[in-house]
Amino acid sequence: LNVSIIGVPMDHGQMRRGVDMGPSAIRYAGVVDRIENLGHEVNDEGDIQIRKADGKVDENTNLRNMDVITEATEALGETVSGVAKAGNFPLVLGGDHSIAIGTLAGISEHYENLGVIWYDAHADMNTSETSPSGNIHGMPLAASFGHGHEKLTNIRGYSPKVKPENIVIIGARSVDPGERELIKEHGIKVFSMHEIDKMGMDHVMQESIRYLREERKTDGVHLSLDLDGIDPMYTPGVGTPVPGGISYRESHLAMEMLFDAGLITSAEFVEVNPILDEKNRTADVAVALIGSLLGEKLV
Ligand code: DIR
Ligand code: MN
Ligand code: MN
Ligand code: MN
Repeated sequence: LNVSIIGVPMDHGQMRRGVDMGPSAIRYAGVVDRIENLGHEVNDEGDIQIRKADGKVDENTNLRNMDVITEATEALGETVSGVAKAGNFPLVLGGDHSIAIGTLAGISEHYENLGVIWYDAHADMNTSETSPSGNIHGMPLAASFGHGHEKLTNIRGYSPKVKPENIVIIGARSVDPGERELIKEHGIKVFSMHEIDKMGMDHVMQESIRYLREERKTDGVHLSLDLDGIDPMYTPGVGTPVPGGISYRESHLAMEMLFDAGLITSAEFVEVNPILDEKNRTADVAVALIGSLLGEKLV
């Protein structure tokens, strides 16, 4: 594989500063060496430029830092699209989850029928109407299937980026009322913590892979992994920790199964906040999971 790393030092999609240092923390944790040691070629493309923002919620749109985020996601989309066009594997490092709007905008134009795995404690399916916070990091998945403010849904001039039936959410345990409605309305596939507890991660991943490959016949699958999907006992350095999450080993099993299936064509690891972390543990977990996703084996 030729892996292209793109850092996105974005913290304007939510209110806790420090997640803009996520790309540095993940690089410091050794992501480049970890991937090169697996025999892949790595190009670090550096970081997308992020402007300062005033932290205000626009009273007409209920979107916090809207202009800065739309500008950054346009720029990210362009970079990601170039990487995908060159046939390289885009690996995006966040930054808060609002950046997924740009990642998907850049990737989806290269696929006819893209699938998305959203590994997260949250559904990230609020819209400007339903969001309790105005925080855009709670909206990227909705925006990507065409729900929400046009400024967010129309990055790179097209919408939707993904069909709702091509989405699989894994690890959800904090879902807002408006998000629940959208999930029901569109029949989105969700493996919440309930299903993971009940059926086990092995079954959940087998079923996710079967669904996206055989049933939905996707021609590429993007993995969007929010580190808060994992239990905060393993990844304390996130802005919105939710107890009762996916374990360290379950997460590795999930990544290993995705590698074995050869399903994933692009990935992003988001919400690492070294200011809230303990000795960069969360970035260490991100790097370890990236290793498993790209072929690292225990023996
Ligand atoms: C909440 C929190 N659902 C919101 N979302 C988070 O603000 O929309 N997403 N933390 O990662
Ligand atoms: Mn998220
Ligand atoms: Mn989350
Ligand atoms: Mn709809």
